[in-house]
Amino acid sequence: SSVCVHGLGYVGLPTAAMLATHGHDVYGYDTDPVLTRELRDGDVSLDEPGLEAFVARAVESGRLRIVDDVAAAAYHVICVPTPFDEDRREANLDYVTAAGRTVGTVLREGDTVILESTVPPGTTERHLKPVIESESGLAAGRDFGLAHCPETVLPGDVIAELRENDRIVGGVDARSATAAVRLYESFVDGAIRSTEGPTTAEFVKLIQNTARDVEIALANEIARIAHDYGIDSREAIEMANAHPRVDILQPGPGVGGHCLPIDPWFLGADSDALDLVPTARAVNDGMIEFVVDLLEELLSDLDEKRVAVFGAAYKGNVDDTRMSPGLELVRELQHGQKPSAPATDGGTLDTPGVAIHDPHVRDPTLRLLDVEEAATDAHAIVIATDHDEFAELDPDRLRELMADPNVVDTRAILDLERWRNAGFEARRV
Ligand code: SAJ
Repeated sequence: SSVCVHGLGYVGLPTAAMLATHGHDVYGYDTDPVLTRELRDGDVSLDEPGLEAFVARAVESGRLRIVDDVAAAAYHVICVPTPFDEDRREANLDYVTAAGRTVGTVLREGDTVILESTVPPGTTERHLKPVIESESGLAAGRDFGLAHCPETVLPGDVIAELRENDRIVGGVDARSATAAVRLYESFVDGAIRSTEGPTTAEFVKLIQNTARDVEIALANEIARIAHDYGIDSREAIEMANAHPRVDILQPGPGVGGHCLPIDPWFLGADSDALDLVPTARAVNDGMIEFVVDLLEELLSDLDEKRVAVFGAAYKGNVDDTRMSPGLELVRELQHGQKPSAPATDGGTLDTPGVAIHDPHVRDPTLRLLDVEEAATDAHAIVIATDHDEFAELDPDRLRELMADPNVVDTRAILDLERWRNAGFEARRV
């Protein structure tokens, strides 16, 4: 079939390439002309393993065309961002409705529109449907198909997960669902399940990410409790997980990224029943304070000390710094208080007391230093992200450079015995 993919970010771009390699004629459309120009030049700026080659192959095959104008197609797949508006405490649906309007300008009878973006329950029916209908003059269900099929890919493993993950499809009617299922069947190896309507599909996606956020919060709370008892939480969790019905996740410096810290709030769009969910969010956000406590156990007068934060990305082996615990820690160390706005923009972090190093992130607004520059004269290193490179750090060399050999490993990625043998005082979350 012909497919127009709207939004060429970390979901839309691989999806477009995947569809193209499965025999569809794909138009990749994005409102950002800089991005589309780069993509046509074969330049993929996302740090996602295998993506650049995958996209290049799809483009070379002639089946993926990156276009500047929206194209008519049998399917429209919308993969645009839905940021959380911190001030209004609600999802910003501007990109979704703008994409709906764009689709409406080229929509024909018999076409099918699929929303993949993560949205609050009811968005497809109440926000997307009316804009497409008013722009096109066509009726969803009667004249065109409309469905929600939430993306579920894990950054860092996107291409494999696109193929392997199960999918949920919620159509506004049975025909919409059937048409959407047919498209996903062409490249998905996992099971494809239909829900009663789009709202259930939206809800399912949100509770998946909420479940993970709440489960990580439990691990994080366990880490704090264990610390009070002088117990190694990682060892305790490993032992506990030997039970057939217990599966506790790993504690860390908090939860980052553009999904888990945001999506749980979408559940509150039209419900007052959230209780555990906001508490879990607060527990995860509070881990930065715990990391600072660990630093204070090692260093007196923290404010006068130089701390090297290793890891600006929100998790290992990705370059995405959105809501990154590492950057949140940098802010905390700089201002002594947690900023209310989420750590999305980076800003210019310009304090001699805090150095940042990250081998994956390329962000000119952050003053990123290489390993040795960051460690020089530092009184402590904090490992905030589990990049593979950090497991290879040489404690003997770092000790020579540092003012004081202290380390806090929030991800349990270092061989602490080796670091202690090299003379380090060490703590871990
Ligand atoms: N983290 C922990 N402890 C753990 C696991 C993760 O502290 O045991 C932290 C990570 O370091 C990171 C954060 O949680 O800061 C989130 O990382 P993640 O790998 O759990 O998930 P994301 O945000 O990269 O992607 C999630 C995934 N959702 C689920 O696994 C339920 C992915 O499948 C979704 O497609 C994605 O959100 C999305 O786009 O919604």
